[in-house]
Amino acid sequence: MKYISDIITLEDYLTEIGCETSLGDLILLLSEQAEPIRDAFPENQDYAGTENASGEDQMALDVLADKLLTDTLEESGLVGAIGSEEKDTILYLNNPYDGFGVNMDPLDGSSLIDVNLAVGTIIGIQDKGNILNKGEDMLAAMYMIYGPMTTLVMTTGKGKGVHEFVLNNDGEFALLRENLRIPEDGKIYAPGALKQDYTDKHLEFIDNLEGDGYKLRYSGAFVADVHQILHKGGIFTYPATEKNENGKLRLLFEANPMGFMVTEAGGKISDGYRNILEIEPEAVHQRVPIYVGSKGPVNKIEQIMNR
Ligand code: AFP
Repeated sequence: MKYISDIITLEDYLTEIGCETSLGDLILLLSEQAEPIRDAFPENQDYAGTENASGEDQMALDVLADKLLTDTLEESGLVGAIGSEEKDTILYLNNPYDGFGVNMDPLDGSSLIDVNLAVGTIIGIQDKGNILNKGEDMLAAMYMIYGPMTTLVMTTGKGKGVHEFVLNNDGEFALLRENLRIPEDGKIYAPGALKQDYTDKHLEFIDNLEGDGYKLRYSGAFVADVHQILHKGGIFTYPATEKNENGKLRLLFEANPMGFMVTEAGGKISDGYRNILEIEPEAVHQRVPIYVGSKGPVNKIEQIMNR
């Protein structure tokens, strides 16, 4: 991994790596929403009094981030359709047919807003207004984390690498690290779901990790937990349980974009049996069991599940 001291902005970097112009414009536009979202935290600490399509209580900030991003994408003329964790259905826009399809979790980890832990925005970009496409078909994926620093991690596609930027005091995203590679020797594990609901095989897997000296690091924000694992190595899981055979996390808004970036950084994402990025989505709010991180532990759960 390389630490960068000279300032290279996100805009410069996109040009330097030869990112296609409209895709670069879209990524820049989305990156510009980090500051207004971040600035809205102090005044938006409460519940919105509404529920999202999955029946979860929405925080005011969930609604605000969804509206801000939607309005921006709608005005941009670059996007043909939007899928969002906060919208019941796909929003089709009157933009050119070949506008991008954007899947997003506007504010992932919203139960942590009132305790000031890191939360973020997750985005997956498809071509031709596609929303219900396989994760592996994505053109680009990115996330922004609102933590002690505001950072942005993105890839512009297979073979293009995963790069991290930090919002500096001039209000610009500057390159922090390029070509992130997920370590294979890291031992962090972030296990979602209640232990009492684990299946026998998942319990065996977790026991194995603990026996191998894996250290527990779970915050309640998928984006922040996976970000840590991307840097330090290990595995995040939100498994199928006795109560929820599809787990909790969403295929389009959480699993696919984060899995695409982790895979591009040399890691892997699986539902325990197969590569999540190869799943043909059937519904916009489809859930999926998740194992994502370094290849070693993801291969291990597949071995256990396929036994
Ligand atoms: P929200 O965006 O609705 O807060 O979702 C949080 C989340 O989907 C994911 O970010 C966390 O990993 C997971 O849920 C936490 O779930 P538990 O509260 O069951 O641990």
